Amino acid sequence: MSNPSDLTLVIIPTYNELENLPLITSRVRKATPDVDILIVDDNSPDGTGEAADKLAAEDNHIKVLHRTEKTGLLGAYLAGFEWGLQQGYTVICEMDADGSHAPEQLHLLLEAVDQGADLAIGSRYVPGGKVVNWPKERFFLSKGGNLYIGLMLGTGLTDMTAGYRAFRRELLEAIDFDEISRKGYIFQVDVARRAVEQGFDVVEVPITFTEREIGESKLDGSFVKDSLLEVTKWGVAHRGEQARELAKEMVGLVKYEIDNKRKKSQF
Ligand SMILES: Nc1nc2c(ncn2[C@@H]2O[C@H](COP(=O)(O)OP(=O)(O)OP(=O)(O)O)[C@@H](O)[C@H]2O)c(=O)[nH]1
Ligand SMILES: [Mg+2]
Repeated sequence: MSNPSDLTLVIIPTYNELENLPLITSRVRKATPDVDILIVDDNSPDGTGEAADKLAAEDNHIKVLHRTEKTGLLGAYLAGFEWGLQQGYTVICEMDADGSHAPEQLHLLLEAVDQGADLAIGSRYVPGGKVVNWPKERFFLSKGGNLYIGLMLGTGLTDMTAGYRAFRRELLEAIDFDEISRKGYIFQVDVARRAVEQGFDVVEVPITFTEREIGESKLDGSFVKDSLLEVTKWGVAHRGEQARELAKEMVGLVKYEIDNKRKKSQF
């Protein structure tokens, strides 16, 4: 019997991931030998794009898309989704290049999709989910931010900012990506909330998220504030007065956290 995951593409966006790229691709190839990989490189100055071409020349499960400009992660994913849908993949996944998303756990996401999920999110905050090597402040900011997002939007999801995901193609075809927020990484939240609102089956699968060991983060601190403002706007539209009250309390609290800790960015 065939499963949707029989034709799976994993998109790995890269910007200056020269050292990480061969590590992540070899882990994916080993853990899930039937899955294809699409590297989407935004003209990385460190030569990641050329390294990707070499990997692709040696292995026909690896493909590369070169973009001339760094226009953010959503832009890279949109190019990857479009390519993957055109090629006929039935499941398309998102995975960071820096090792935070373990390829050895990809099968958990794919199994969830094969069991009927339209979107499987690799979640740090469902029971069984874990974060390794994060400073305490960052953990609490991320966990607190996600708690806030979940309460505001009423989705019942615990990790809507997570970037380890497997989509059934029908979901990607149904989302209006022109409408998705382009502020930082908030697009992940926006896609998940629209999937829930449009009646798709979104499930969370516990994963272990490990902080990057090599290379640099591409995020900046304004992300947290922008994201929370955006989520508050959606929450107020969605839940009215109840959300307005919650927003007042939480924004004060989160602002205090950000001003005091002012560190990192990805929730
Ligand atoms: N193609 C492309 N890839 C990007 C861009 N920004 C980030 N990436 C990649 O997206 C993934 C996630 O970015 P990271 O910098 O690791 O962001 P993060 O995981 O939130 O931050 P850290 O915890 O510090 O690693 C990595 O594979 C990056 O190389 C971009 O503008 N274009
Ligand atoms: Mg990372």
